Amino acid sequence: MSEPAEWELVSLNQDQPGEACNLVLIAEDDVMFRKILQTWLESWGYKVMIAVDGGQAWEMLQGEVAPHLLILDWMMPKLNGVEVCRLLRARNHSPYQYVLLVTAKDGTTDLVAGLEAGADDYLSKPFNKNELRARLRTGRRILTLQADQLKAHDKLQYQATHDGLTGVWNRNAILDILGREFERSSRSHSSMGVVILDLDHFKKVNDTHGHPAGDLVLREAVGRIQEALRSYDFVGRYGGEEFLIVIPDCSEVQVERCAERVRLRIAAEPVYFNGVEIPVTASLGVAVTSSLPSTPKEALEAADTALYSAKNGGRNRVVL
Ligand code: GH3
Ligand code: MG
Ligand code: MG
Ligand code: MG
Ligand code: MG
Repeated sequence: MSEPAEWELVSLNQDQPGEACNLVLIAEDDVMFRKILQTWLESWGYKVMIAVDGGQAWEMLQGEVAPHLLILDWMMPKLNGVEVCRLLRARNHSPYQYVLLVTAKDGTTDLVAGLEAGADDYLSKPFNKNELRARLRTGRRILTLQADQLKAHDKLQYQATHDGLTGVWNRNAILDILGREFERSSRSHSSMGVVILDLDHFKKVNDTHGHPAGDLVLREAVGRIQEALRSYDFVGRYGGEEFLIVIPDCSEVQVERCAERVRLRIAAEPVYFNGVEIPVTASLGVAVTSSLPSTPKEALEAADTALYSAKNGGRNRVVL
């Protein structure tokens, strides 16, 4: 097994293992071969975990530190490489773990059996050092690709459930949360609060200071709402300048107190836009499930009616 030529080294070094996928589990019962693999991998910049048989490998795979790439010897005591691989795939781990199966076998039947057990690639002993290095790079490439896809998926998921301007839950998401919390509270016979908050004379902010100033007021108001709530309360953008707040496990008195805290926090200071003071207040309509409403729809209607009274009563107030 010769060292790579200079031109090979250059291309190999171009994709040194990224932190994201450089942890490799080597499961190999042959002590000599295990040592060689470890030395090679560490010299290529991988972090290495060692298992001396399949049973130990499977135990290590239950641990908190999950390897990204696995080099599994086929013939091992306790569990062989194919069995480890089968168990691994059955639990459907995320992020994906890339398996390179290593064996002295080289028949086509064996190759098929290994791949069908869920191995991603296959190397027959004895193998070339550079071939192993290249195959590990292939594994990393696939893991990186998958990590990117997961990130893209998370981003889409976030965009589908959050309001772009303020970062809180969007209308659909907060309504889903309302439904879920409603079910939870009726199961546990606890009461919960539903609050609709509407900024006062918000149209005037836009008309007087411009739309960007209005946007800033919206973001600032959301920050203040969140400051006034507990970490397990939910807030979502219900409409343009209307927010829906879901307050689980709360008595009527507590919900009202909470709404009042939000109102005071919003009105506490003006928002500054380009040095210009913009006063900001909100009206809040409150419904509590221990009293009237028995469905999310009824709670929303009750909160909306209360909000209407708050507006008619002069704004900058909480009505239950
Ligand atoms: P009230 O006290 O009765 O609630 O009066 P209001 O002016 O707040 O209510 P109205 O419904 O008349 O106006 C709401 C305004 O909110 C109109 C709309 O242009 C503005 N708005 C809605 N969404 C946004 C947004 O994302 N950015 C900005 N800047 N304005 C928005
Ligand atoms: Mg073996
Ligand atoms: Mg209005
Ligand atoms: Mg308004
Ligand atoms: Mg409104």
